[in-house]
Amino acid sequence: MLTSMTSTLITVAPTGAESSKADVPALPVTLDELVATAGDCEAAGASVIHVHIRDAEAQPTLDLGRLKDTVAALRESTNLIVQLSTGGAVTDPEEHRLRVLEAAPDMASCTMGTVNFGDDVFMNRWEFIVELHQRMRDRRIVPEYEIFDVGHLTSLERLLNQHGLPHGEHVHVDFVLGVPGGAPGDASTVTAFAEATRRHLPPGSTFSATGIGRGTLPVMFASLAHGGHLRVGMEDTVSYARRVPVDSNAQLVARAADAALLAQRPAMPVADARKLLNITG
Ligand code: KMH
Ligand code: ZN
Repeated sequence: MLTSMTSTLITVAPTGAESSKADVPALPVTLDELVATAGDCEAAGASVIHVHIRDAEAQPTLDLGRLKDTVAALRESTNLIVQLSTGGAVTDPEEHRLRVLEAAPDMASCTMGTVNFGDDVFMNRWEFIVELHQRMRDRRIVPEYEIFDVGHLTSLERLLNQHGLPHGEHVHVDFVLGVPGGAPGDASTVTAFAEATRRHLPPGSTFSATGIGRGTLPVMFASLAHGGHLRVGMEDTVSYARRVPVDSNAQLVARAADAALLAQRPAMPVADARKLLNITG
């Protein structure tokens, strides 16, 4: 039985491109560390892994060989749905971000607009978004549309109207809240974005939400209250509580799974997540 209406899809974003290993020693940056984290997070209740990788110096990279090895290793050792980031780091050129798709993940992220990103700019031109959307459909990769601000939802409405539904025909978005320069990481923003999702996206569209830093818990609770899903992980949160560093990604997944259970929407099994997102491969 598909339990998607009553259960909670938990995505783990274990690494990101912004934190350094020197500042955050628990950050998984090698393939072995990533694979170990992925297994622990699957056991704790995650069904999707949103992946950024690092090079031999632990710097963010979009190296295609490493991405292919990462997809293969995660498939070999877990049953998780593998979602590669096409956002990369703010410095990554568009052609490298598009090339990520050649690693043939189950899913890939697609950010729906440009946003100030701390002191930087996370650039996502309209033509680039359209190209990413079309190449994902050609390669039968299911997108997760990343929403940093409310206009990104109306841009997605325009994208779907002009260029059609994604591969799998299910629309799933992720609200990334609390980036300095984007929408705030608080409960009222989740409420507004959930409402905008219902008004602007096709019926049956689903959303997850993540709050950066201290927005983590308010966003988690608000998303559960609105029937949304969850993303957690050290890409977004490196403090478990005030002055308490996160031990591991699995610690964050376990807390999300506990919250989901308390909300009477327990963590979604991977098989149900595949059905919800229409991942057939
Ligand atoms: N690292 C950010 C610049 C994504 O993964 O698609 C972009 C990001 C979004 O994390
Ligand atoms: Zn990311």
